[in-house]
Amino acid sequence: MDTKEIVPDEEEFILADLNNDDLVEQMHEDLYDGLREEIVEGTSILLERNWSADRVLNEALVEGMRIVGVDFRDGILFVPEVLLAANAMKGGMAILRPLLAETGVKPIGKMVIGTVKGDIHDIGKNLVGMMLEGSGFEVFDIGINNSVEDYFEALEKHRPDILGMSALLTTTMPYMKVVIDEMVKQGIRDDYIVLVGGAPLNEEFGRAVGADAYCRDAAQAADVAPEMVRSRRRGGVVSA
Ligand code: B1M
Repeated sequence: MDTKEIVPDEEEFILADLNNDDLVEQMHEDLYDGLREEIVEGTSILLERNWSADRVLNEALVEGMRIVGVDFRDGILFVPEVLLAANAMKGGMAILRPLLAETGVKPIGKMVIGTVKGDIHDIGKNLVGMMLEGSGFEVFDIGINNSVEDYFEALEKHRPDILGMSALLTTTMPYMKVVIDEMVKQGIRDDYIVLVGGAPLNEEFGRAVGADAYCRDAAQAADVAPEMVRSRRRGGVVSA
């Protein structure tokens, strides 16, 4: 019988054998390569080593995605590869979700959150939703590519304390103003706290579109949201 030696294409790692620094670095590479199973495994290993969900999220996943973003911007990675990376990240986030959420104690309020029309980025929005759940909010995630009508329908249906809008593109972020202007026109703007976020936004933009607050990341949203709801219920001025 003809026997051939099977030579693996690449050196194979046993993730559990790596120390923390090497494992995190390997996870950045695995995220880059869109290897969902490895990301799921790496996430579990770090948690078993008593890393907090928050630390795994930020140091292993979000940092890995930042590297992906740089090469996407520079034309080294393309949409299919970034989709694979996003899919791998979601595998890790699925494990972290309940852990991030269980830090919350009692329900504080309700939030409707969605990405604006023309924009299909949802990883950051999903994180904000998770962290808000962790802060004790009931979160209604209406997904991506939301028109004014979609937001209004959700507001009508869920009667939340907060409307959250996310945008990752400079071309879609102005749509937040379209939604807020329509809320003003319909006389419902003051019925809700409006939070906005997304990588291309900043505080000035948040003010310019008439939002109550801009949040730079999910952790800040989880801090700001409960405080704003409490303040509003006390009859105070809503501000971040
Ligand atoms: Co897109 N993409 N993408 N993309 N993508 C960016 C955003 C980009 C910066 C990449 C780059 O050029 N460096 C660039 C935008 C440039 C610009 O507008 N100036 C870009 C582009 C150009 C595009 C396309 C146009 C590419 C093309 O087709 N030629 C296209 C647009 C599609 C569309 O939306 N119509 C596109 C497509 C895609 C994929 C589908 C391949 C994929 C999305 C997959 C998915 O989301 N399911 C994708 C990805 C993954 C990215 C990058 C690489 C990563 C985004 C991400 O998930 N970051 C991104 C580059 C980058 O940002 N580094 C890029 C991780 C996430 C945790 O961070 O989303 O910022 P982020 O969320 C943070 C905060 O911003 C904040 O909290 C989050 C967590 O802390 N936050 C909020 C977000 N929403 C919030 C709401 C809040 C509060 C805080 O309150 C309500």
